[in-house]
Amino acid sequence: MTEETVIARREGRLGWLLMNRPRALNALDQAMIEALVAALDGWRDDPAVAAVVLDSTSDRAFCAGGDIRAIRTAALAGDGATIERFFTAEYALNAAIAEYPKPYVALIDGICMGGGIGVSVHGTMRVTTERGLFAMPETAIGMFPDVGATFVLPRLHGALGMFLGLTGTRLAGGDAVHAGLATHFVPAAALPALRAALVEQGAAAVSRHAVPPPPFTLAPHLSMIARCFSAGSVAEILTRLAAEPGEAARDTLATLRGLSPAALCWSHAALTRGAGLDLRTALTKELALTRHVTRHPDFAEGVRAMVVDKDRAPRWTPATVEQVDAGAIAAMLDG
Ligand code: QUE
Repeated sequence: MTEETVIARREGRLGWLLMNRPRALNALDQAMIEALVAALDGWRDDPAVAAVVLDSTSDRAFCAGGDIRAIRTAALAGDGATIERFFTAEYALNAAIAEYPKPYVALIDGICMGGGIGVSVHGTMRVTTERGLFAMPETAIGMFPDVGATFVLPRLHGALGMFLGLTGTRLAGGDAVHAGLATHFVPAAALPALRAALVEQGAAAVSRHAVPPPPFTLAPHLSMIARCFSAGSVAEILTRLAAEPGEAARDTLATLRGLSPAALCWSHAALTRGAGLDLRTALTKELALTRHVTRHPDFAEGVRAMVVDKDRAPRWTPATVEQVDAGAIAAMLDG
């Protein structure tokens, strides 16, 4: 007897999707991705379904990412077909959400990282509570901000997206609204009422329950972020951060120094390129980049350190940004 990791049900005129793999914080595996695609396909042309809601059964997480542990296992086994199948399906889901012809409402009341951003940010409404916790943390595992983040992040104001995508900084729900990752702020205490109102009134219920988010906690740092993260290379970002006064720049520099140097470089290149791409093209280029990145030693090592062994002590190859081969990065981006 296997549990249903995606529960798809009709509630009034809504299609309601529940991610239900709570022990893995709803990290998306192949079966969940396929179930989400199938439900969206089934409701796309169904006139009885006015809108779709994506929700979670977990009290802690909306969706913590992708099943990156399985991808690492496949990478170490040289099983490129499993990796290709996973990212192809995940990015097709991201595109299907972006192109969905009906309101698509994500209810984010907990961890929303990596793949969780991918199943929310492309939707028409991303509702967060104060318990929402948003990040694109892939540079910590030798990956890059994917699931269409190479399209989304460069469009945030003032190099904020480059900052978020390189550092993996976590944003609470209110900050995610200010950044543009979420669209509406609803206090967690009002979420049960919103769920009921969605069934009664459809997607129009969202704006009736939304309140202004708390002030943007990054506001004091936005000018520093814009100055430093608009630089044309990771090395130049580090140089600019080192020249900045203040604790925020110092902390940011220390964070970057702990992340995969190679991943910082290919992520910077992918985010820079994504500024000029449409979402579909960005996803296609992300898929091509996964073929290189999952073969790089920093991917298996990063997932080992952060997800498998959880010692949080990865040994990166190479160990510093200065040692990263710019030609090799450029070749990865070229296909
Ligand atoms: C960076 C990441 C991820 C991460 C940890 C990082 C990521 C991801 C997971 C994850 C979380 C819960 C699970 C799981 C994987 O952790 O992308 O299998 O159950 O999916 O530091 O990018």
